Amino acid sequence: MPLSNPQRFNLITAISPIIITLLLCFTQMANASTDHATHHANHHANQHAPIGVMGDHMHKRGEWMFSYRRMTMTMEDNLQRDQAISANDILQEYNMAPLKMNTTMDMLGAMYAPSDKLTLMLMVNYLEKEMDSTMDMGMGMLMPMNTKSSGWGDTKISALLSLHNGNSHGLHVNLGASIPTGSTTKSNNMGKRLAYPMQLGSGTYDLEPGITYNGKNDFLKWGGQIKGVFHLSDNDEGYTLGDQVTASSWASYRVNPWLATAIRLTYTYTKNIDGTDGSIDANMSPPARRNNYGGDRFDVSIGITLLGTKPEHRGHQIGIEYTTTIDQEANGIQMEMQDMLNIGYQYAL
Ligand SMILES: [Cu+2]
Repeated sequence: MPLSNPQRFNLITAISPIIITLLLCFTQMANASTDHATHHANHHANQHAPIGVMGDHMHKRGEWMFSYRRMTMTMEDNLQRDQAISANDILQEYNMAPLKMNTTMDMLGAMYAPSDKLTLMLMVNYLEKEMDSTMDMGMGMLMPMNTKSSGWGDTKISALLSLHNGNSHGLHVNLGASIPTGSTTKSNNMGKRLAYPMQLGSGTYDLEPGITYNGKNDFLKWGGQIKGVFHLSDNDEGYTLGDQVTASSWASYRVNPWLATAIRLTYTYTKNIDGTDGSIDANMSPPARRNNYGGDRFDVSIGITLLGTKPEHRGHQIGIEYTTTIDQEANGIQMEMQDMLNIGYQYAL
């Protein structure tokens, strides 16, 4: 997909920490003491990437990992491209203007490594979405509206294949797929089909390929991931959600054996919806119109990881990551991303 100049700039900024750390690393590799330091670091419990990153790490042969994650996302107010647009202006063209949207996603994951070179992953998730809007009743009368949808989302399966697994650097490819177990036909209590972002799944089989790099030394871990979501067909409602590419990079610092802090930059590019769902009333509100979807976004996250260090706590870790959007350019009119909170618990055995 062709990228404009600001998009290219954001993409490069998002992966710049990896480039810098890689350069630092190559200079450091000339130093023989690194090997000793890395060996020492390996005695610590294995610390993962920030909890919001999926498919960041592989497992050793025979290892299992189970995880539970909860993501909450808040959107508020509206943007037209990158400018704020008021609810009043939206109501000139639509019956309703969204004010706030909350999404909660509970994710259960399992990982298993049949060999050192291959890790398999399965993830199911349950979604709860809620949108507050204001509706134009005519003659200057506004009425608050609240719509909700909840249920299982799409199921993700993937295989992580190791390309390189050294003491300081690791590289793997993510071969992911998404199975359309999430609903695309959620309606409100009057039986009207809800707008695209209130639906729970894509309705299509999707390919989710990616490549992930991890590096580490005694106290620092860093990494980067580029991942795509490619929808393979139209869904039963007659549309295809926009394909997506995400580039992220992170660095984390091991404060002590049980605590690590991290920072992450993420750039996300999403295309428009292709086709329309004829059951969604396109005059209802901006999210009900197919061209008000996608765009690009630049996020920054800070996180902590707590690691079990006692023998009986080994393999347990808890991750918390807070993400805020620092730049967003929406296609058409969309709600403005505010922030996300990811909390997760992982247990490897
Ligand atoms: Cu794992």
